[in-house]
Amino acid sequence: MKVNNVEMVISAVGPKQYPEDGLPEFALAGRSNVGKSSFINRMIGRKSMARISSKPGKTQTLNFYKIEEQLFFVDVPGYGYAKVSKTEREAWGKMIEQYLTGRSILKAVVQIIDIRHEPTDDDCMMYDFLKHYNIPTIVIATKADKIKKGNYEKHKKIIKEVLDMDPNDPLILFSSEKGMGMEQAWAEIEKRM
Ligand SMILES: Nc1nc2c(ncn2[C@@H]2O[C@H](COP(=O)(O)OP(=O)(O)OP(=O)(O)O)[C@@H](O)[C@H]2O)c(=O)[nH]1
Ligand SMILES: [Mg+2]
Repeated sequence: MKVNNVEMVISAVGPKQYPEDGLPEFALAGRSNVGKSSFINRMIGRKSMARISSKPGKTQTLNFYKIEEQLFFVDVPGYGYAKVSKTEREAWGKMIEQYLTGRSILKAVVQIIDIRHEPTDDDCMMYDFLKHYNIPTIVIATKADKIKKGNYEKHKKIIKEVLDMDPNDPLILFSSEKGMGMEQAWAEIEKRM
Protein backbone atom coordinates (compact mmCIF):
# COMPACT_ATOMS: atom_id res chain seq x y z
CA MET A 1 0.00 0.00 0.00
CA LYS A 2 1.25 3.45 -0.88
CA VAL A 3 0.75 5.56 2.24
CA ASN A 4 0.30 9.31 2.06
CA ASN A 5 -2.31 9.90 4.67
CA VAL A 6 -1.80 8.91 8.32
CA GLU A 7 -3.61 10.20 11.33
CA MET A 8 -2.91 9.40 14.98
CA VAL A 9 -6.50 9.14 16.18
CA ILE A 10 -6.33 8.27 19.87
CA SER A 11 -4.23 6.89 22.71
CA ALA A 12 -6.69 4.61 24.42
CA VAL A 13 -6.58 2.83 27.76
CA GLY A 14 -9.96 1.10 27.45
CA PRO A 15 -12.80 0.07 25.11
CA LYS A 16 -14.81 3.28 25.53
CA GLN A 17 -12.05 5.15 23.71
CA TYR A 18 -11.55 2.78 20.77
CA PRO A 19 -12.38 4.40 17.41
CA GLU A 20 -15.78 3.62 15.94
CA ASP A 21 -14.92 3.90 12.26
CA GLY A 22 -15.36 0.17 11.73
CA LEU A 23 -12.10 -0.05 9.78
CA PRO A 24 -10.02 -3.24 9.98
CA GLU A 25 -7.40 -3.15 12.72
CA PHE A 26 -3.91 -4.67 12.90
CA ALA A 27 -2.27 -4.66 16.30
CA LEU A 28 1.41 -4.92 17.08
CA ALA A 29 2.65 -7.29 19.75
CA GLY A 30 6.15 -7.91 20.99
CA ARG A 31 8.70 -7.55 23.70
CA SER A 32 9.41 -4.07 24.91
CA ASN A 33 12.05 -2.38 22.73
CA VAL A 34 11.83 -5.03 19.99
CA GLY A 35 10.83 -2.51 17.33
CA LYS A 36 7.01 -2.38 17.15
CA SER A 37 6.76 1.39 16.77
CA SER A 38 9.65 1.35 14.29
CA PHE A 39 7.77 -1.24 12.24
CA ILE A 40 4.76 1.07 12.01
CA ASN A 41 6.90 4.03 11.06
CA ARG A 42 8.63 2.10 8.30
CA MET A 43 5.36 0.71 6.94
CA ILE A 44 3.83 4.17 6.69
CA GLY A 45 7.03 5.85 5.54
CA ARG A 46 7.29 8.27 8.46
CA LYS A 47 10.36 8.57 10.58
CA SER A 48 8.75 9.43 13.88
CA MET A 49 4.97 9.16 13.71
CA ALA A 50 4.91 6.38 16.29
CA ARG A 51 7.22 7.31 19.12
CA ILE A 52 10.32 5.21 19.39
CA SER A 53 13.02 5.12 22.01
CA SER A 54 16.19 3.34 22.93
CA LYS A 55 14.64 3.00 26.38
CA PRO A 56 12.11 0.20 26.73
CA GLY A 57 8.57 0.99 27.81
CA LYS A 58 8.04 3.98 25.52
CA THR A 59 4.59 2.99 24.30
CA GLN A 60 2.16 2.79 27.23
CA THR A 61 -1.28 3.10 25.72
CA LEU A 62 -3.10 1.60 22.74
CA ASN A 63 -2.24 4.07 19.99
CA PHE A 64 -4.53 3.99 16.96
CA TYR A 65 -3.03 5.15 13.64
CA LYS A 66 -5.51 5.52 10.81
CA ILE A 67 -3.92 4.73 7.45
CA GLU A 68 -5.39 6.05 4.20
CA GLU A 69 -8.90 5.90 5.73
CA GLN A 70 -8.61 2.14 5.14
CA LEU A 71 -7.18 0.48 8.21
CA PHE A 72 -5.73 1.06 11.66
CA PHE A 73 -2.37 0.08 13.05
CA VAL A 74 -2.66 -0.25 16.79
CA ASP A 75 0.62 0.26 18.61
CA VAL A 76 0.58 -1.70 21.84
CA PRO A 77 2.91 -1.45 24.85
CA GLY A 78 5.55 -4.13 24.87
CA TYR A 79 5.74 -7.03 27.31
CA GLY A 80 8.62 -8.40 29.31
CA TYR A 81 9.94 -5.10 30.56
CA ALA A 82 11.46 -5.97 33.92
CA LYS A 83 11.31 -2.54 35.51
CA VAL A 84 7.57 -2.30 35.96
CA SER A 85 5.69 -3.00 39.17
CA LYS A 86 3.33 -5.93 39.60
CA THR A 87 0.38 -3.53 39.64
CA GLU A 88 1.48 -1.94 36.37
CA ARG A 89 1.97 -5.34 34.77
CA GLU A 90 -1.51 -6.42 35.81
CA ALA A 91 -3.04 -3.22 34.43
CA TRP A 92 -1.11 -3.81 31.19
CA GLY A 93 -2.33 -7.40 31.01
CA LYS A 94 -5.92 -6.37 31.49
CA MET A 95 -5.78 -3.61 28.88
CA ILE A 96 -4.16 -5.82 26.23
CA GLU A 97 -6.27 -8.88 26.92
CA GLN A 98 -9.46 -6.85 26.80
CA TYR A 99 -8.45 -5.45 23.43
CA LEU A 100 -7.14 -8.65 21.85
CA THR A 101 -10.03 -10.86 22.92
CA GLY A 102 -12.90 -8.41 22.63
CA ARG A 103 -12.26 -6.53 19.43
CA SER A 104 -14.19 -8.10 16.56
CA ILE A 105 -12.67 -5.73 13.99
CA LEU A 106 -9.13 -6.91 14.86
CA LYS A 107 -8.08 -8.73 11.68
CA ALA A 108 -4.64 -9.91 12.72
CA VAL A 109 -1.85 -9.39 15.19
CA VAL A 110 1.58 -8.57 13.87
CA GLN A 111 3.93 -10.21 16.35
CA ILE A 112 7.43 -8.78 16.24
CA ILE A 113 10.39 -10.98 17.17
CA ASP A 114 14.05 -9.94 17.34
CA ILE A 115 15.72 -12.08 14.69
CA ARG A 116 18.99 -12.17 16.63
CA HIS A 117 17.65 -14.02 19.63
CA GLU A 118 15.64 -17.11 20.35
CA PRO A 119 12.03 -16.15 21.10
CA THR A 120 11.65 -15.56 24.84
CA ASP A 121 9.15 -17.30 27.14
CA ASP A 122 7.03 -14.15 26.89
CA ASP A 123 7.14 -14.35 23.08
CA CYS A 124 5.95 -17.96 23.26
CA MET A 125 3.21 -17.08 25.73
CA MET A 126 1.96 -14.29 23.47
CA TYR A 127 1.94 -16.52 20.40
CA ASP A 128 0.13 -19.30 22.30
CA PHE A 129 -2.40 -16.77 23.56
CA LEU A 130 -3.11 -15.58 20.01
CA LYS A 131 -3.49 -19.13 18.75
CA HIS A 132 -5.74 -20.02 21.69
CA TYR A 133 -8.11 -17.20 20.72
CA ASN A 134 -7.84 -17.98 16.99
CA ILE A 135 -6.39 -14.58 16.23
CA PRO A 136 -4.65 -14.59 12.83
CA THR A 137 -0.98 -13.85 13.35
CA ILE A 138 1.74 -12.47 11.10
CA VAL A 139 5.19 -13.02 12.61
CA ILE A 140 7.84 -10.44 11.76
CA ALA A 141 11.51 -11.21 12.40
CA THR A 142 12.90 -7.72 12.66
CA LYS A 143 16.36 -6.15 12.92
CA ALA A 144 17.49 -8.38 10.05
CA ASP A 145 20.05 -5.68 9.21
CA LYS A 146 21.89 -6.81 12.34
CA ILE A 147 22.70 -10.33 11.14
CA LYS A 148 24.48 -11.70 8.06
CA LYS A 149 22.41 -12.72 5.05
CA GLY A 150 23.88 -16.20 5.22
CA ASN A 151 22.28 -16.67 8.65
CA TYR A 152 18.71 -15.67 7.72
CA GLU A 153 17.43 -19.20 7.21
CA LYS A 154 19.02 -20.51 10.39
CA HIS A 155 17.38 -17.79 12.47
CA LYS A 156 14.01 -18.24 10.76
CA LYS A 157 14.13 -21.94 11.58
CA ILE A 158 14.87 -21.23 15.25
CA ILE A 159 11.93 -18.83 15.47
CA LYS A 160 9.56 -21.31 13.82
CA GLU A 161 10.68 -24.11 16.11
CA VAL A 162 10.75 -22.23 19.40
CA LEU A 163 7.35 -20.58 18.83
CA ASP A 164 6.06 -23.89 17.47
CA MET A 165 4.51 -21.86 14.68
CA ASP A 166 1.45 -22.87 12.76
CA PRO A 167 2.82 -23.51 9.23
CA ASN A 168 -0.02 -21.37 7.84
CA ASP A 169 1.18 -18.28 9.69
CA PRO A 170 3.62 -16.16 7.69
CA LEU A 171 7.11 -15.39 9.00
CA ILE A 172 8.67 -12.36 7.33
CA LEU A 173 12.24 -11.11 7.53
CA PHE A 174 12.16 -7.40 8.20
CA SER A 175 14.32 -4.39 8.86
CA SER A 176 12.87 -1.07 9.92
CA GLU A 177 16.32 0.35 9.39
CA LYS A 178 16.62 -0.74 5.74
CA GLY A 179 13.01 -1.21 4.69
CA MET A 180 13.47 -4.89 3.97
CA GLY A 181 10.30 -7.03 4.04
CA MET A 182 7.91 -4.13 3.60
CA GLU A 183 6.16 -5.37 0.45
CA GLN A 184 5.65 -8.82 1.93
CA ALA A 185 4.32 -7.39 5.18
CA TRP A 186 1.87 -5.16 3.32
CA ALA A 187 0.77 -8.08 1.15
CA GLU A 188 -0.03 -10.19 4.22
CA ILE A 189 -1.93 -7.32 5.82
CA GLU A 190 -3.90 -6.45 2.69
CA LYS A 191 -4.87 -10.12 2.30
CA ARG A 192 -6.52 -9.97 5.72
CA MET A 193 -8.35 -6.66 5.39
N1 LIG B 1 19.09 -1.84 13.56
C1 LIG B 1 17.78 -1.81 13.78
N2 LIG B 1 17.28 -1.19 14.88
C2 LIG B 1 15.94 -1.18 15.07
C3 LIG B 1 15.04 -1.83 14.15
N3 LIG B 1 13.78 -1.68 14.62
C4 LIG B 1 13.89 -0.97 15.77
N4 LIG B 1 15.17 -0.66 16.06
C5 LIG B 1 15.64 0.09 17.25
O1 LIG B 1 15.20 -0.56 18.43
C6 LIG B 1 14.85 0.38 19.45
C7 LIG B 1 13.43 0.18 19.94
O2 LIG B 1 12.51 0.45 18.90
P1 LIG B 1 10.97 0.81 19.19
O3 LIG B 1 10.32 0.83 17.83
O4 LIG B 1 10.83 1.98 20.05
O5 LIG B 1 10.50 -0.49 20.00
P2 LIG B 1 9.06 -0.81 20.63
O6 LIG B 1 8.85 -2.27 20.43
O7 LIG B 1 8.03 0.10 20.06
O8 LIG B 1 9.33 -0.51 22.17
P3 LIG B 1 8.24 -0.19 23.35
O9 LIG B 1 7.34 0.90 22.86
O10 LIG B 1 9.11 0.22 24.47
O11 LIG B 1 7.53 -1.46 23.62
C8 LIG B 1 15.09 1.76 18.83
O12 LIG B 1 16.38 2.19 19.23
C9 LIG B 1 15.04 1.49 17.33
O13 LIG B 1 15.79 2.41 16.56
C10 LIG B 1 15.62 -2.48 12.97
O14 LIG B 1 14.95 -3.06 12.12
N5 LIG B 1 16.98 -2.43 12.85
MG1 LIG C 1 6.76 1.41 21.00
